[in-house]
Amino acid sequence: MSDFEHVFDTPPPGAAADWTISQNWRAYTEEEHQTWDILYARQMEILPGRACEAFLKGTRALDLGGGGIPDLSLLNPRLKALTGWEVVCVPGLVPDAVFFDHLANKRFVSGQFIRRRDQLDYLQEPDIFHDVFGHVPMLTDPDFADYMQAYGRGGQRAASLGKLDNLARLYWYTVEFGLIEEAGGVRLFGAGIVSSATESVFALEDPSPNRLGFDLLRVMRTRYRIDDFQQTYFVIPSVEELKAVTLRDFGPVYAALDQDGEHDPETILATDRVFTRGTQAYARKGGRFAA
Ligand code: HBI
Ligand code: FE
Repeated sequence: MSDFEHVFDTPPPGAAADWTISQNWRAYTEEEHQTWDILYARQMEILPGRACEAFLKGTRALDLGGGGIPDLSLLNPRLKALTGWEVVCVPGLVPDAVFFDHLANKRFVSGQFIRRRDQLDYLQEPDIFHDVFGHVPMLTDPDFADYMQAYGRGGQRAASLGKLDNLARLYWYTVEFGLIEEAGGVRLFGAGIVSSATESVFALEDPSPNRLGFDLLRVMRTRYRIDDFQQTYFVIPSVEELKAVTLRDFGPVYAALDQDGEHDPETILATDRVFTRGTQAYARKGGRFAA
């Protein structure tokens, strides 16, 4: 984790016991507000027709555009009225247990800082643009909000059963990098995709990655890459369906995982529902935004 600047073992000075800090909205500089506006305008050029309806509806309901970095004291009442969730600021990545406890209590944690101008296209740590623009619109969807709360509740249990890596894959391939089937075709909903200009196009249109139907056990067995575009994206049939398959007891799911091995990120199985059989050309060229 040494390449993360905003990572700590204990709440840093100024943070509360639950790791939250004040957004201190007045302290953002004009340049930082402009960074938000640039990123927002760029995504809103790309996302209509690509992002799912729930995400686009969420951005409208929360009025995220044009006024610089959102002031959470204004955003939270709108979000709370829709699903009971709120956004709280943290200094950076927080320990898993802290993260789960916030989710279980309908609090989504956001980095307080925004990326620098030389990091507009890529940074590995979650900043406020990724967290608020990427994640929070979907939290206006009641089914998605329930799914996130269930993830928080399930986190501690997964950790105690030694299944946290498996549960984290579910989060990765849905909350961060999920695709969804809609009437008009496959659309984006994962926050890691919709907050990235390049991945918003790659995930949906590039011939390189596989696009496979979501299957809970299959996803939990599949390793992922944290530092590059995904080699496989999974397509959920609907948020309701995702919620339905994940709101049950994961005890039997975890037991089933022990019966079989893991899959590499690019593997396609005979049992997969294949939307796209990827060429993997991008990954073979070495990835990390290879031309
Ligand atoms: N902390 N701030 C922050 N944001 C995250 O997305 C996050 C985190 N800590 C742990 C974590 N995510 C994941 O590793 C868990 O889903 C397992
Ligand atoms: Fe994220």
